[in-house]
Amino acid sequence: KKICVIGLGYIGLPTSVLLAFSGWKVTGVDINEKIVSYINKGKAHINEANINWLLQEVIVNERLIAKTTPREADVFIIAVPTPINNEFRCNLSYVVEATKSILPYLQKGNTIIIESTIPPGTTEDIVKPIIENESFEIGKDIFLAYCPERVLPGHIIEELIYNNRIVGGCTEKCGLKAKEVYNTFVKGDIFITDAKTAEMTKLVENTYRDVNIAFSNEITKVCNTLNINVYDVINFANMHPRVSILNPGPGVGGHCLAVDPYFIIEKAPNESQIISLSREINNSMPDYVVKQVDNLLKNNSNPKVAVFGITYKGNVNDLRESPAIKISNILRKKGYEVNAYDPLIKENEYNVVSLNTAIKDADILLILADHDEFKFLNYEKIAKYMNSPIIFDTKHIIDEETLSNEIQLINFGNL
Ligand code: SAJ
Repeated sequence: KKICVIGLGYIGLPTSVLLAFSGWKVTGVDINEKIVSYINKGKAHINEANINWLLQEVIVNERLIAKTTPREADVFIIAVPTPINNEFRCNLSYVVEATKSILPYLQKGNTIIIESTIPPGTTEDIVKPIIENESFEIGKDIFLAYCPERVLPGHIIEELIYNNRIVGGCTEKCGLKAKEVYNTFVKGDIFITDAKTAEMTKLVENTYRDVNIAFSNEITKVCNTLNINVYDVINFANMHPRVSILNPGPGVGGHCLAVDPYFIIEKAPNESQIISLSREINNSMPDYVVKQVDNLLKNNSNPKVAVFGITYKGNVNDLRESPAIKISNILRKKGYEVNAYDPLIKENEYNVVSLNTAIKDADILLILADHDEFKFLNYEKIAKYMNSPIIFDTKHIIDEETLSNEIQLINFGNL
């Protein structure tokens, strides 16, 4: 059976590889010619565990080939980006272009599955008419479904296999046809619903998490006003059998939590109160961190800041919507010298420097991403290279007990 996957990014490429491994003849399509030729050499342009050797395997045995245009197939999966525009609305142009790009190859009996994260109603209101316009009847000639992914960056391959999946069909038969596709490689349970419910489910999963993080950020601000250590409060509150509060942080980054809630707000702006306020609270955290830095360094004439971690979260080399980059830019605009080190970002990219260069004569060290490497550094030694031994650990990865009182260790619990 042949399948054509449109969009070879974080989702499309691992999905293509797994489909190829489970017996499909896969044509992967991407408009970026560099990515296409890279993939055909068995090289992945995304940084995911295991992806490279898996990709080499399926390229060598010709189960997968990458192209810049689609080919005829039994099934088409659309996994292209759905970025947010400057009015905080979903830019659907890539999804529309991808759908139009497969029309010349569509045949009766084909299944089309959208995996990109899209506002509720998009499959029915935007994608379906494009296909019906070619006088195909959905549910009879062509089977159209929406199937969101929920894989955790850094663990994509294993989660694509073991996570449960929701499949949203435009008709009952569309759902069944899409489920057949995922049954060939998904070991988790597959639940069928309608397209709109599936679209909303995806957004609600991430929005739930964004709201929960906003709650922990808000109680952090409250606790700091009342001189209470928020980490103790969260730790004890989570001992309640039905409470699980997430951790405060320097902001919420990534192309998921920082974006998906806006797709709900776009469709129901008057009803999405907590959702939009949570976005505001999470977006306020970079300024909240900068305010603490201002307070800590107010007596320094030309203060130097060392930053550890510029990615949007630990152990993932993705910079999209990274709060660490927002914080570094705000500090630079305010006249601070900022030198950032990140083990997952090559030196000189995004003016990242070596660890030693970053800490040299720094007046403060800001930890803004929780890379595993940062948990095992010798901060006593690091402090000796700094101008003043102040560490602001916004990710709470350093245990206060392990440091001598030479170092002023700041975190959200003791501001
Ligand atoms: N963060 C906090 N405090 C926390 C947890 C996270 O501030 O307690 C921050 C992180 O530092 C990061 C951001 O939130 O900047 C998002 O990180 P994340 O670990 O919450 O998740 P993502 O964006 O890497 O992946 C999420 C996952 N969704 C859920 O956990 C509900 C993943 O399953 C989704 O597939 C992914 O979004 C996606 O692609 O939609």
